[in-house]
Amino acid sequence: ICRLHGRYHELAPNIVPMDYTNEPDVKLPIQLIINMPELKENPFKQRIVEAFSEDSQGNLSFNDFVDMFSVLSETAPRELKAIYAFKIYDFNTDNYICKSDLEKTLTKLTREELTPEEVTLVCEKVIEEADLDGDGKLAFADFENMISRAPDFLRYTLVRY
Ligand SMILES: [Ca+2]
Ligand SMILES: [Ca+2]
Repeated sequence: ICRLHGRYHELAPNIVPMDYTNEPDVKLPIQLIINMPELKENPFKQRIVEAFSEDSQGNLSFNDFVDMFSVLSETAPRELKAIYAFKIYDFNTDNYICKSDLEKTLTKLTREELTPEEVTLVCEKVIEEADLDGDGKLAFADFENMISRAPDFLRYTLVRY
């Protein structure tokens, strides 16, 4: 925690006081966070920071910051990673992963190596296989089903680059 606070402070020495306990409401803007070496190369960096931001604007309090690093760590429980991966992939934040969410996800995951037609095809197939209740979109239970079949969806997102 202490080491993390040092990093948090370094990102914005003029905003974050050394003695954090005096000003627990300090928040850092998303732009500073996504340029950290751990996130810079991550195609989901913007979504990751948003998922951990309590004000959902992408600003991170020190607590949000600590949460983010603990989920990014290799030792984080798989279930916890799954919960955040779901949030990250739910681009329009309606608590479902629909086809367009999944298309955006896959385009980022493959770093735009697939054509849009291929992406659409893969997404249709993934939803068809994972959608347990057949409503055409993935709720969290469907999503867990999906990542048990395709663990790469978890593997390449919540990692430090
Ligand atoms: Ca959605
Ligand atoms: Ca469903």
